[in-house]
Amino acid sequence: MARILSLPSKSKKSPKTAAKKAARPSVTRSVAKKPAKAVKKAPAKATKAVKVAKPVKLAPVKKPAKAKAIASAPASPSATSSAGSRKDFSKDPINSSLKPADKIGFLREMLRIRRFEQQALKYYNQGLMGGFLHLYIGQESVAVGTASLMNGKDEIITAYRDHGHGLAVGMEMNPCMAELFGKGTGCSKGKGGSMHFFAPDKHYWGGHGIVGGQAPLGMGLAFALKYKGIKGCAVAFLGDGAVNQGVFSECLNMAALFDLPIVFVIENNGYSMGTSLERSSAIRHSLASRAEGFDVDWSLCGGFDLYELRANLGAVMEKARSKSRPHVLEVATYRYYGHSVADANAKKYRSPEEIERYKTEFDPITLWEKQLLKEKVITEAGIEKIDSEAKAEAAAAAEFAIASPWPSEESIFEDIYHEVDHKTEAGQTGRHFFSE
Ligand SMILES: Cc1ncc(C[n+]2csc(CCOP(=O)(O)OP(=O)(O)O)c2C)c(N)n1
Ligand SMILES: [Mg+2]
Repeated sequence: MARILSLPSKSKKSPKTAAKKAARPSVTRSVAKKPAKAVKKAPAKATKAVKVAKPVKLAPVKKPAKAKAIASAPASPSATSSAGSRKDFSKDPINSSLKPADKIGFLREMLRIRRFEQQALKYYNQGLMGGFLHLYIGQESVAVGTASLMNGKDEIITAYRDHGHGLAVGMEMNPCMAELFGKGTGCSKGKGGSMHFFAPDKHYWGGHGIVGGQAPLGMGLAFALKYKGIKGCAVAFLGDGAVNQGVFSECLNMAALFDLPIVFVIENNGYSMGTSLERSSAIRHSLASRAEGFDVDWSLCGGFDLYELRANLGAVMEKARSKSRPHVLEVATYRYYGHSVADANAKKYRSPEEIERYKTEFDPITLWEKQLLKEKVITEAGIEKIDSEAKAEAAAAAEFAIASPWPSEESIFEDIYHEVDHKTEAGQTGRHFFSE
């Protein structure tokens, strides 16, 4: 007989609601009326059914680890605007040890990502690129913060919104831009496009178009690390929409059973294509809390402040490495552009005011610039210089891409099976993992 589980009552939800509120700025969202009604109806039915269902006896759940994680979930910039008492994550040991050059380096990386994508957008709009273009603008701090925490043994993987992660781990602009133009000099030889940046030599495993598909691949990375006794962790990024793919639940179950050193980072930008979080998730106070159903630890943090992101992610990555256990970290973030450039309704399923508010109050680059100015790590002129360099680099990358040749026709049959094309030992023996 099917078991019917009820949603937690409002009172039980309160600690998580508080944590969730702390992580995401309270910007009013415009939700279309019809779907909102549909959402309302469903839980009502479920509640009714629970009343007649035989109560299911569950073993008492031990919660201290998770409760601790929630309690330590930090405030985000939202708290600054309302109460002016945002927790200062600069004092966290993971941040206090940073040198001025490191902090300036983070600014440079975020600006490089933004200028790269703005340049790409310009040429996409001119019809010079095929396929999709999913921009990461607004979310740069998450990729840059993560790359800054990687220890040379960690592996990362993400979905199709992948430019930021690629540049952050050290991919050069030229091959990345050329990939967008479909040129043979591209990082995937012009055959992958925007969704398929890839640089295993930089511990970056792409760039995947199937929503949620990167989660089990990330588990493979984690399994390989454990199997080989490498003290690293895998970080698999996924969106607020991707958590609704069944495979994510399967991953949580397996990661817990196998004690895998993996951190699932949910980049919660509030929307999956044109669908707001309010309309896509039955449980809205936190997406990460789904991990509880699989005995996996979870926590929340704001992703707008680089210090906050580093403090939270750094801690759970270290835990994954040392304890070989999975963790789900939900990061509040926001994308300014549409789902892809082709998303003409980007300002219809959310209000222009909402977008403006995130841009003016929670932009990760502006926040970081303010922070560095406050710390006197950099001057306005210094910021200007770095920004000009990033713009020039992006413009030069576009020139490089435009001047690059198209892939040859025969190359369409190459790189289908890397190990076969390259006659590697892995290709001969069937060992395909970390073989080169
Ligand atoms: C299996 C699968 N289903 C549907 C799609 C179409 N699709 C592409 S992106 C997307 C939304 C995903 O949103 P989210 O996970 O929040 O990531 P974001 O775009 O916000 O980064 C959907 C439904 C797909 N690519 N793959
Ligand atoms: Mg999303």
